Amino acid sequence: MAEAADTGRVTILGRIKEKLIERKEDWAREGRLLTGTHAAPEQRLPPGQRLVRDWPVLDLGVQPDVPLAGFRLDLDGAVERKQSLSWEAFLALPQVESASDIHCVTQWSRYDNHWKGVAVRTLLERAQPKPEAAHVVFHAHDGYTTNVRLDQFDQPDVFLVHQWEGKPIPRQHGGPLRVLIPRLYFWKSAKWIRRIEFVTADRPGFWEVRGYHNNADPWLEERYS
Ligand SMILES: Nc1nc2c(c(=O)[nH]1)N[C@H]1C(S)=C(S)[C@@H](COP(=O)(O)O)O[C@H]1N2
Ligand SMILES: [Mo]
Repeated sequence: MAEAADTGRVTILGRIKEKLIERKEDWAREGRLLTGTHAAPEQRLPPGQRLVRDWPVLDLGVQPDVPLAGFRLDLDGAVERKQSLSWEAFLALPQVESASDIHCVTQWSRYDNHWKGVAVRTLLERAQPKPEAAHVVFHAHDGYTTNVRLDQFDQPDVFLVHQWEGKPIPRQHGGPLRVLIPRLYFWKSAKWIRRIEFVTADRPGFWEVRGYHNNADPWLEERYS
């Protein structure tokens, strides 16, 4: 059942799927889907994964509508120069294309996704994280959060993306803008990104406090903590 709620400029469609969240917490507790094997990064398909051709949608049950007119992306916390970018300002940054694979903790992988967006390193140059900044917390419009170490974020293959296969990323997949960290399980790639917070001490996000692994390397099968 879908329900629309107006939270300022953002419209929320749907309601939080409590049952789905509980089931995934159970899986994490039981270690479901674990094969107990490791793989070298040269091996394209990480252990326990299977290839899909479609692109499954996973969220907490709400898919916020983020109008471009009021769009803001904030970078704040332990940075020298806080940023608050409008959609126009974001698009004025150097735009780059990339291709990468998706690996979801629920065992599906999808090869050769073509993206367009801004390299995270471009944003880091502007925001200038302070020396004590060691972790990053993503805050999304649906209330979702997830965390990575700054050194996992500060990589050449990490982007904030707004196009997939030459078209705007559809709302259900996190449009207008989502994080893309291809070398970690996909739950680290926050959809509907609103704010990137730089922190000195690690702060586990939505799934990380519900039994998911903090580090999330698919080749080490870091599914659950
Ligand atoms: N804002 C937000 N980002 C999110 C999620 C979410 O619920 N909300 N789910 C995560 C999970 S668990 C996965 S697997 C991927 C799914 O992305 P997709 O729906 O585009 O496949 O988004 C991640 N990013
Ligand atoms: Mo996921």
